[in-house]
Amino acid sequence: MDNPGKFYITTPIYYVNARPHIGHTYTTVVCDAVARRQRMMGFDTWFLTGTDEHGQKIERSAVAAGCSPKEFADRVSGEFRQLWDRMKLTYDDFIRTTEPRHVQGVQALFTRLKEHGYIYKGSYSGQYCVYDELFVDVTEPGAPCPECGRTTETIQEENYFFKLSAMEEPLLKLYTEYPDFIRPEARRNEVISFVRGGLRDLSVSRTTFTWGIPVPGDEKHVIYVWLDALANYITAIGYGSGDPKDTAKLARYWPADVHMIGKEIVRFHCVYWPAFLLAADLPLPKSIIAHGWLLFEESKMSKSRGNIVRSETILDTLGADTLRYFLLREIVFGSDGSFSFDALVQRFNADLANGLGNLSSRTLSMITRYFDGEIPYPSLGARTAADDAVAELANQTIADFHVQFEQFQFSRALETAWGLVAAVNKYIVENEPWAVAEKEDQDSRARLATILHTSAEALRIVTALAHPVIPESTARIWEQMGLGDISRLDLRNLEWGQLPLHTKLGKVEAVFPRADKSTIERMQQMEQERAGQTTFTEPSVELKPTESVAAPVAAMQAPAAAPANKTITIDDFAKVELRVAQVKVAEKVKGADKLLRLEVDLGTETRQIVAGIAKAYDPEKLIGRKVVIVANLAPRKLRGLESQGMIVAASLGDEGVPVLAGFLEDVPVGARLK
Ligand code: ME8
Repeated sequence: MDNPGKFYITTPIYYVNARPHIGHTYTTVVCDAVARRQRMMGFDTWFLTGTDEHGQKIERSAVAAGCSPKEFADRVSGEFRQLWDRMKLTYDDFIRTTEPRHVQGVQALFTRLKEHGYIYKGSYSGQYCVYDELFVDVTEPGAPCPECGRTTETIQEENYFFKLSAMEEPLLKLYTEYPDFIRPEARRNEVISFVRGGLRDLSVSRTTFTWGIPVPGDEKHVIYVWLDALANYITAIGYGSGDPKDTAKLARYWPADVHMIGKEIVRFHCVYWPAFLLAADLPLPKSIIAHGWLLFEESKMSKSRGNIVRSETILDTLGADTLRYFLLREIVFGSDGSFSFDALVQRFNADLANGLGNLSSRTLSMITRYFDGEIPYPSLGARTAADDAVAELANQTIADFHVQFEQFQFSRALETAWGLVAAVNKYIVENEPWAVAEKEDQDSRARLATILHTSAEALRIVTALAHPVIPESTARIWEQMGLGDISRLDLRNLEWGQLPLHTKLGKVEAVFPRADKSTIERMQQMEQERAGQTTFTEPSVELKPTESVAAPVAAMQAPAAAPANKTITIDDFAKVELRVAQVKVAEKVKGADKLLRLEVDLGTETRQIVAGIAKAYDPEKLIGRKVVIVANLAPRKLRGLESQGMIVAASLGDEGVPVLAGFLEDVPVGARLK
């Protein structure tokens, strides 16, 4: 068989400001399934993932968690890696942007861009969105980021600039000459119109914080986090290393065949990344594939919205294969798709338990019962049109599945494969092998052998096709069929009629036990418990509550000095994390005339806070207002709503009328009060 060559696929490297959720799992699982299949198609495959650990956002998250950025990054990066290992994902390398090999590579790239005349020094004055780590085209200080709506921060610094403006024409030429460079089409069109709108030079260094890779020769600057991050795709395979082994690896695998990303980071990958590569005179990746978002309750699942689902909950209940199957089958790749526990369990029961699971257990247990666990020899004389139809459908399924999978139409490919599962389950019902088995004449015996052989052969084909998507369960079915180690299978040879005769089955047992309503309840409960856990264990603060804590306003009774014997130390005070936050959403809580539900932006995340200020403040008037919150208070529930912090207010008069704390000067969101 021809050697099809190499295949290099990457996921985005994930920020370590938040723990992994199923949005991250989605991209990584898709890449894992593609990588597994490519290996089975004979490609020398390299699958890269990792974590993005520098930048202002991470630095701030670390400060908020009370540890150094490195400690913080080690912890969260470790969680990503542990999850991928628990899911047995087959990544070949995991890059961390804090590793020396990456730092060295990024500095080499920066130097090369400078030598090629694409980097110059200038001064930047404008707005920056820390959440997106993006220089934005808005002029007003404090204006919202056009991408995410969060408040931007004003930056005035001497920076290094990359001549992005010089890349307009080369980029447009690239998009025209290589229509597959950006997929799907809708994303490609967005990028083209963005570039046609004009490109301005890009600031590629920062001086106001230090958590990044120093600019070689001018160490008070750190390299812009996106230039740092994007370079991972080459530094991980040896760019910038002097070692000949690494150079050979780079030559072998670069350019990447696929950069798989979510649609919100298209601009960085399809404009900045090729621009850097063109300027450095390095080959361009073959394609960038942007998928849609996983939604939960109609909005993008993200930590800042607080609507995330953790993969662990599903792994603990229905297992990794169920999650993998759901993500690839239920979500039309490229479009947004919703996640719900109900849909997950429904898919599991319909396609895995009743579909493939049923086909496998009934076929293999009948072979065990009627043929002593040995796959029977089909008899030509006992063949009917129904058997031929199954064989024909199986060959067609193989052909269609390959085409659809290669076009990243995972959902359609699985639908195709499960079309065969449904057809064979129907074939079994219609041909009633259990009834045929009751007759003992030779013709019936030959017919029974043919029916079960046909079913087993179809089962073998579906199992092989599905292996990259549901590797664990298909490996078990393969073993039960007595076929050995499925990972050695060459998918290029797969066709009807290869089932080795007289194969002795292994131990037959159910692969997908049915799930019921209690599984959904268990998952929901686990999620609630996980949501209640703070991400990082900080000392929890015991504020001696005044009556207003019940309606969580931290009252500062003014101006009563604490009695001398009740003074606290500065360390005690330092335990209370007071931060500036901005109100994004404010609304009344049904049935509670004192309470407002607020969503406040903390710079690094959004929190929901339930505050007893409804009598003093109209919700509409609060939107956009900067407030002070106790950010490290353990969350608690009020009227069924979780309050993730407490607003600080003076409490006036006997009634304790709240007056929100504020500032005369403009203060950035997230600033800590000390
Ligand atoms: O953007 N639905 O990192 P990140 C689908 N560090 N996919 C989702 C998702 C959702 N709700 N949420 C996250 C970064 N993802 C940068 C990347 S690359 C050089 C640097 C997936 O932690 C999806 O792949 O914000 C998305 O693009 C990525 O996680 C963003 O991860």
